Amino acid sequence: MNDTITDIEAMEILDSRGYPTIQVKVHLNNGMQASASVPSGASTGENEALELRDGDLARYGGKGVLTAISNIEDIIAPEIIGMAAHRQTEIDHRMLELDGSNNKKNLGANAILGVSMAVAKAAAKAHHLPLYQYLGGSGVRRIPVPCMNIINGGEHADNNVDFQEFMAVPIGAPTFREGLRYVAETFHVLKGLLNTANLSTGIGDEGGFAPNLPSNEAAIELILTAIEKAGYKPGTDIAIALDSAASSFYTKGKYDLHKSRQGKKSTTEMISMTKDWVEKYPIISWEDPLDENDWDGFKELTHCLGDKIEIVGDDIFVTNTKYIAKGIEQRSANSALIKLNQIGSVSETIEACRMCRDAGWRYFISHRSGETEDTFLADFAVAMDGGHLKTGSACRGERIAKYNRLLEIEKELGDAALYYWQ
Ligand code: 2PG
Ligand code: MG
Repeated sequence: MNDTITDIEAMEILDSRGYPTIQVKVHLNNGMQASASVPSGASTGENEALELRDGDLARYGGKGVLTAISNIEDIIAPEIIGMAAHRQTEIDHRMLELDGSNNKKNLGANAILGVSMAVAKAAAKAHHLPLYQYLGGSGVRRIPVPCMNIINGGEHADNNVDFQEFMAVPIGAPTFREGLRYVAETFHVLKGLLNTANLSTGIGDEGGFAPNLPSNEAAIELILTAIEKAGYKPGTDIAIALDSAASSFYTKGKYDLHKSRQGKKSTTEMISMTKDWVEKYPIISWEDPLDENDWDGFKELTHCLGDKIEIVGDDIFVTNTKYIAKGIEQRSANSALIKLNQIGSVSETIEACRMCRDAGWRYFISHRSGETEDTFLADFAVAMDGGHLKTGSACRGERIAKYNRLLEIEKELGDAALYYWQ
């Protein structure tokens, strides 16, 4: 295979929040080249791989990534140049060795991931395969159900809603294309409802609306109304998924619902609220309902609700097989959120998916709140065959780019494409 890496370039670009991130371009000896760019989160888990920022306050308030870029050009490139691009695992492991730490703090997870993704894209090109087939094999054909985040709160919005994400999930659609239409229409109807109620239609980081609401629960009520008004049946056509991102409001042993002024709650109170809502509303998936260190709480919640809904660990597992293995052993959840930059290489992310699959867990491929127009994630979600992904709302180009790429993949697969929730 003619896919020897001959050069690696890196540059500082901007993400969807206007903060610097890294774009990497890999060149091959057959004249092909491919580039990839790295996303960045806001509500990050404390055990995530380290995103290296310059800390030079004279540039982008310290968020520049020039150090990570020189790590790519001066340290990684000389080692990787000459390797075959299809040796993904070897290349990723070589970078891990070069870094030498357990959280990629020396070279930066952003530096390593940028190279890792660009290498995968270049290899796919060299093999004349679409990225989803290169990574997932020629048999992959399941297009993920789009969990569309249409109301934003928490650290992704300046409103008074504590929970970070309220997603509409088109479980009853026959195809991805139709599913996307169901939830995009719901998004538009929701805008109308907000307008009529004199509520803000301004959006948050992932493109969902970010109005001030009387309570967190009001966000669900609004979405249910929008689903019905759009002509769909809640729970049958479109269900609800949530990401509380509870670590972001957990302080001093309590869940402080400070944005909505609903007081401080204990783990037990949060669990009973969760049970209550699952009874009342067509919720099928709930991410980070508790703090990332509340392993006992997660276990109890999974014991109560694990056979009814998907309980997804994001900050608690950080796409790291070490924590996912612990979660599987302790039955702390039944699904893991999967984010490439939480662990920092393509091979390790694939490993995390594999671990979930082998344990009979679900795994939920996810974007970050800071994204770029790169569509790697769409192909990756199809390749991993997990059946669902979240990549934001029906607006903001960096989110739409992924949806449009999935439409393209579905079209390419034609009759072979599959679409189902479970
Ligand atoms: C999350 C993500 C993505 P962030 O918590 O699941 O929606 O947010 O990228 O800010 O960590
Ligand atoms: Mg999350």
